[in-house]
Amino acid sequence: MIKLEKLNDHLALITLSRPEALNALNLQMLNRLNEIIDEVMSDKTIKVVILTGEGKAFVAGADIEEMLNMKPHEAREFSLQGQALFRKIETMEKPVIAAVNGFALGGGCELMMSCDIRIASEKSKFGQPEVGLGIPPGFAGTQRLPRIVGMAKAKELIFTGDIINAEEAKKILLINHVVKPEELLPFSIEMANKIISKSSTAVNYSKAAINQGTEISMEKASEIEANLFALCFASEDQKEGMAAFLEKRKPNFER
Ligand code: CO8
Repeated sequence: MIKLEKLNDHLALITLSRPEALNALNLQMLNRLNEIIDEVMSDKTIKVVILTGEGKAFVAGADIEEMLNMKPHEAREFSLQGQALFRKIETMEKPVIAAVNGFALGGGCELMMSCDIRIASEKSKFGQPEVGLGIPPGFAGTQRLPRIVGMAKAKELIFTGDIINAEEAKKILLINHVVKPEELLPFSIEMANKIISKSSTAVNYSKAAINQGTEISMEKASEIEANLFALCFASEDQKEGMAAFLEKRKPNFER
């Protein structure tokens, strides 16, 4: 249902694998993904995570069949559970790259938006089609989409339920890069390895500063940056990174 493998000592690949239902997220998938994320978070050797889907979809949304007869309180629980998992992905220390191989609709688009960097195959399609099912997005799409693409475009996409292609998604900065399908994993791995080659303390603190800072005032956000900046000066990586520069050699960061 969901596979976790290590592509090298520091890189984990998570593959959502329920291709017969286009990797639709049911309760079981959410629970399993939550366990896998916990595993990845506690494995200190893993520095970067790539998340992808098997088959022609990344994730075609929450499981519509499972939602059909939900009572309001069950729908609320389901929504809160998905939101909590996606928030965990968004705020976990290590960077997460979404390698979007196909449909990223509804909950799939919301999952992708909780990742730090989004790389998509030319075949991908994106959208929040929930209003056509009689519901709004429920895994925080109403919150993340406007933060990423701006209020007006987010409202257009959510109100119309329009499905857009990868080129359009890149234009509105919903995704970082568009690549040929066969290039998706190699390109994502190359970017992951580039991140892995840097100081993971510095990368992780940068992620924390960006995430926390965008939600508060510039003054408070800058203070967070200064605090994390200062913390780096208590790390070996800062000494090694700067010494390596001055000695004109490659840094050997902590692993
Ligand atoms: N849920 C359940 N099953 C799905 C889903 C889904 N989201 N998407 C596809 N499937 C199933 C199909 O039913 C089909 O099953 P079967 O073979 O048994 O008939 C199989 O996957 C293959 O799908 P299609 O035959 O439809 O494949 P196509 O290539 O013809 O179409 C599409 C691909 C366009 C992606 C189409 O499948 C589609 O429109 N899927 C639904 C997209 C959608 O509306 N997603 C949003 C769902 S709602 C949501 O995500 C809300 C999130 C917040 C929830 C909060 C909880 C309260």
